[in-house]
Amino acid sequence: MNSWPRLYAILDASLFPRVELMFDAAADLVAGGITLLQYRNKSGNATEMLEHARELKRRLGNSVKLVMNDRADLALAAGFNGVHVGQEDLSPESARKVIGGSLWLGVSTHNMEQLREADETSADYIAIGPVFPTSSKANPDPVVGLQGVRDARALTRKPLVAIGGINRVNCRSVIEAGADSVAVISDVMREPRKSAEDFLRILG
Ligand code: 3NM
Repeated sequence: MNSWPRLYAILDASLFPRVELMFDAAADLVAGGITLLQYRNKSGNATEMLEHARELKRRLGNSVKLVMNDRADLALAAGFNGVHVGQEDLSPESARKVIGGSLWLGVSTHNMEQLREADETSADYIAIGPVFPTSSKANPDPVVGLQGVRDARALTRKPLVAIGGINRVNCRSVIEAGADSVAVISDVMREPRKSAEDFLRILG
């Protein structure tokens, strides 16, 4: 990938009453121009997650880079392009041991201390958030605001992904604060194709 994608869509399995709707949303996001997509499933078991992931890979092929939330083993098993770990998952270096050198590794951070620590790891990108209040995550950390994005930018040269409460109205300000990319759940789920197109036009 020549430059880090401006828009990072997250497909959260819990938002879909039927799995077919999730696959449709993923295809719509790709039709809308998404090139980086994370599969997130906080309540699924490994079997279900692997099934979903393989199906996403089968349907979307190489049209999009696929990242698995939390589970390095399943990222590898599904042929995904990377894994994203949180502060309570495998440590970045343990996840790296599982995935090897060629898959991407992303790390979630929620304050500057965690960000500094993540910067020292082999992570390929670092996420900072929540930037704004969000209802898509259980027990979110305190919001870091745009100032948190600016501070994070000053602390790392790795690609910086901002997350949490980002929508089509505020996304430009997040990029202007120094993020390379915005990661979004809610505001790309209502009308996936149209919202992806809107975001990409705004972030152009
Ligand atoms: N992680 P929405 S905030 C999955 O702070 C996630 O690391 C966050 O969803 C963090 O775009 C968040 O709907 C939820 O606000 C993002």
